[in-house]
Amino acid sequence: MEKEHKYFSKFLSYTLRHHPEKIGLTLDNKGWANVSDLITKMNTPDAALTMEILETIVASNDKKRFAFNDDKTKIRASQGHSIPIDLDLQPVTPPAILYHGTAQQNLESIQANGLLKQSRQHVHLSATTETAIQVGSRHGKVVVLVVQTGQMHKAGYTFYLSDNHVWLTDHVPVEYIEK
Ligand code: HQG
Repeated sequence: MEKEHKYFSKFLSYTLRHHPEKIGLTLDNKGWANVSDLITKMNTPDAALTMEILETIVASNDKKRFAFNDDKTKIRASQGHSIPIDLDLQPVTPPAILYHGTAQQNLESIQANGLLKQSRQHVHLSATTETAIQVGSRHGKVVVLVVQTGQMHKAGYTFYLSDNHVWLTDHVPVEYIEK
């Protein structure tokens, strides 16, 4: 069961954030997919997705990556998209400091250009060093950067908090970054 959940959780991230078209799924402009359509299209002879599995993934996913609408007829990823969708995010005042976990090999470029959103819709920032370490470790030898988000906010930069509590912004200029 665990294995099946992990498989579908990854498949959902890929589909709902990056490539819905790969299984012939369409998302609306807010990133919502129709649940019954998704279940039909994700089903393969080897792995059967059911509403029950989907409900378990939404409820137990470690980062709460996915959310249903009120009547559970639609599902979407709460953040991390590379496709342009409108998550209806409202600007929120950030704490004085947030963290960004990255890999050693990115430092030179970050020192030259600041933090860029790359293929995603936002730069992702973490509230704790623990989370930043997890995020950065995915890319190589981890480095945790300290971002002066309070100062950025005072200077007029906008921050958002996704439904699953990931801090998002458009760009972090290098003068607000400390190693
Ligand atoms: C780096 C996961 C060179 C940046 C996580 C990162 C997060 C630069 C990589 C979410 C750069 C992009 C996002 C620059 C930024 N030069 N490298 N100027 N600016 N970078 O995966 O933040 O588990 O798109 O440091 O938990 O690692 O999928 O972003 O290393 O919340 O739910 O470019 O993805 O969420 O990598 O991770 P990513 P990220 P899930």
